[in-house]
Amino acid sequence: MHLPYDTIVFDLDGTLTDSRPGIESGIRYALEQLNRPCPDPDTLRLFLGPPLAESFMIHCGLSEEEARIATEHYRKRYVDGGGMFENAVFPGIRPLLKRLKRDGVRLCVATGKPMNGTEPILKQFGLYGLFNAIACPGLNDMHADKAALIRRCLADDPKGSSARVLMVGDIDGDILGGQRAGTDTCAALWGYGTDVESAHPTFACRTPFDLYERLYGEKLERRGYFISLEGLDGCGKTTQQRLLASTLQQNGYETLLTREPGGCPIAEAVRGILLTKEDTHMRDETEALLFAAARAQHVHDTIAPAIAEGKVVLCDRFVDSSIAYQGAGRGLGEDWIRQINRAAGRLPDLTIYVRLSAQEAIRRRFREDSPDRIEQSGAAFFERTEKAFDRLAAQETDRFVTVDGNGSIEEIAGAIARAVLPRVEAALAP
Ligand code: T5A
Repeated sequence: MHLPYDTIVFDLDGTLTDSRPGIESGIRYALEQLNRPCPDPDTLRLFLGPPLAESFMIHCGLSEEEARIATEHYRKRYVDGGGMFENAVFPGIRPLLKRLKRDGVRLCVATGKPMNGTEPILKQFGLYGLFNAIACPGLNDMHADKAALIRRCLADDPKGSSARVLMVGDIDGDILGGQRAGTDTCAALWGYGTDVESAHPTFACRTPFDLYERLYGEKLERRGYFISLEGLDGCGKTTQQRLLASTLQQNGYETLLTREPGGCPIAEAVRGILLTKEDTHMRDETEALLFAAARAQHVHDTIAPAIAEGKVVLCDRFVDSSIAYQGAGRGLGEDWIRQINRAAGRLPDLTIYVRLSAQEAIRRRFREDSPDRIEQSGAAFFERTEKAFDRLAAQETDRFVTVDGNGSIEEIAGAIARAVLPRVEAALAP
């Protein structure tokens, strides 16, 4: 594979990661400590990218000494107060870096953020090990010079001055720094800079996916991933679905949250029939067929298109619920349920089973709301359903991950993230 560059230097904030929420709350905190008013949101946006102390002086009228104190307050909030972790990898960055690394490109970071803010972020997102060099200013260096940081990245380059180097950054300072260090430059238009193109970069890209295409001459193949969450009513699936989505988004994956029965207009209408609180004397077979019909539509209208767009789909219940509730709970048998669900056309890549006993699940679920038609089915029904979920998880160990639903919400979320992130990363690596 012939690539146009041997070395690529990336800026961090606004280029690799979207750290805006954590940075803005740190600035607000610093100004509060000095009893200074916080600028309006448009002005606050101008702080993203340039050296912080300079921004405090230009946009808030602080003296050099006040700007130094404000920067200290900011760092206390940002580093010790956890603000640095309020950020996310931009979609497309992870596969781009992985592919470049695999193809032997030397990867570097040149950022105005000190090392004690840079290293933990790269480690948090599992990106640290991909970089050959990381250049940051010292803690007391208020005017980080981008060209000097880029030159530091290149000092140990085995190809020396013959290396073909690209600097990628989202603000004009990154582009001007690259020009002064003698590199080609790419304006990362997905970041915070508003007038980055006026610095005359070598080229500009709207998204990391465009940068991939520019470097490789072909589009990145977008593959999605399909995760279902299963368990008894009230086991905590829906809570965990939201938390998992946020973890995946922070790690740079685009997600789609959906549910069954439902997830598209036709299937949501079927949901109304299935979960009515009225006693409708519905036959068990009718119930199973309605779930299967809604599922076939849901896969066609919502799940399959999102996977084709490269999204990670998180579905609250899927076919395993039909096997457990209708196959075992209602006694219709697993084989027939699998047969009528062939129309859905696929199984999840991964199923998270949040395991809770039937007794505890019913207690949790019913303390909040009046039971729907299926929840009115009685304890023996739920015990059969519980055993069926346990059996499925024990049979299909490649697809199922079981987590104990008795832990705290945070403990369960941690266990799910540890199980899911490496699987998604391996499945979606370019
Ligand atoms: N069904 C569905 C079938 O019979 N066949 C099928 O094929 C399909 C697809 C769907 C019903 O349809 C049946 C199964 C169901 O009976 P639904 O209204 O969509 O019904 O509801 P459920 O899927 O059952 O989900 P729930 O929303 O009722 O519960 P969840 O998602 O398991 O739990 P969650 O996250 O909403 O939490 C429930 C409560 O517990 C607390 C939460 O704060 C909340 O109050 N909680 C915890 N409490 C303590 N510790 C924890 N770790 C907690 N986690 C959450």
